[in-house]
Amino acid sequence: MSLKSELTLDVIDTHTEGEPTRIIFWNDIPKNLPDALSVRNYFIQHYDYIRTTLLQEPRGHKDQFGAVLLPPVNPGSNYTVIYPTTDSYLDMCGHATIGVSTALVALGYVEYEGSEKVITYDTVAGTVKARVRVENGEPVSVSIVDVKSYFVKKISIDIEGKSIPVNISYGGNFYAIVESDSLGIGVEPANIGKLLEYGKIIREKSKQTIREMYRDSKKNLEPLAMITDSRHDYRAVVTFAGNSFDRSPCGTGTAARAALLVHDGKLDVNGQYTNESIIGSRFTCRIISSEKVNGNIIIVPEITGRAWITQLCKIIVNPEDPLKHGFLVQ
Ligand code: PYC
Repeated sequence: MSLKSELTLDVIDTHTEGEPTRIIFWNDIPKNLPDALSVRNYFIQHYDYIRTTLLQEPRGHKDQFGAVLLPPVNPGSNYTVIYPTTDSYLDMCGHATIGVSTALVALGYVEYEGSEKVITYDTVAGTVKARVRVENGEPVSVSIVDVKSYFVKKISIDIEGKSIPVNISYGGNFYAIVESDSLGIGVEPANIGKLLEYGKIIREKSKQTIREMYRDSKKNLEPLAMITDSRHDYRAVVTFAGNSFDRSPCGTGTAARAALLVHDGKLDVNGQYTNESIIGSRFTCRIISSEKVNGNIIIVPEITGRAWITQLCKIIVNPEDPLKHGFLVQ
């Protein structure tokens, strides 16, 4: 058999409570880059085609998500991890970190003894620790300690001629959070087309506020949209990238929602809640510490969920394939 390939990538695919993560290792990066943001910038400058090759069609799809594991930048960390989407990169991702941690333990990339392994990641949003619980040699759940999370601002935006209240909150990424009642729609799989449409408008109309407030910040200031369903206790759907939605309850979204609930007095600073996805899968969120800064409560949330490896595969890139680096229809 002859197989033409100018690039071969070993891929680990996982899903975390329904949401996919396509994982690769990438070591071809200069040593001594000062932080995860410089690592990501270098990767984007030299290898962004790897993102599109991995995640877009024909190898992926509009909702495919990724994680690239690179050498750590901080002493004591195991990896730097960056989070590509079909159209850009997120600063932090909860579901992908749960998927990556499950894969690293299950496939023996990190050693562990006993029933727990802690893995430390440098992310653009900050250092994140993942605690993998192991039973009979198998990873069974992962708890990640997310970055400091906080409520930002209440605004309102116009959707279809109605004034819709939006809560901006941060949990490793910025979120624009809207109650589904105000849109007159439930967070149900049958409504996904309309939810994606609303999500796009919410993201578009909220981003100016975040840009103005964080003008000098190096954070990714593009918000993800979270539509919460008041008819179910804590159900929500997150939409992001071009036209993607999260099948999991969304780790950083669960953190941002916790910060909002605390701000609104609906969750205790020592409390916990369970966030549910549009497909009914769940993450639990426990607040492990909090502080008050200029009257605003900042929390450190721990998010727990489960992930599974779905395939180990080799991606090849034929130099004669006109669509070798991917494309997207959405
Ligand atoms: O789990 O943080 C998350 C996430 C963000 C976008 C998709 N998943």
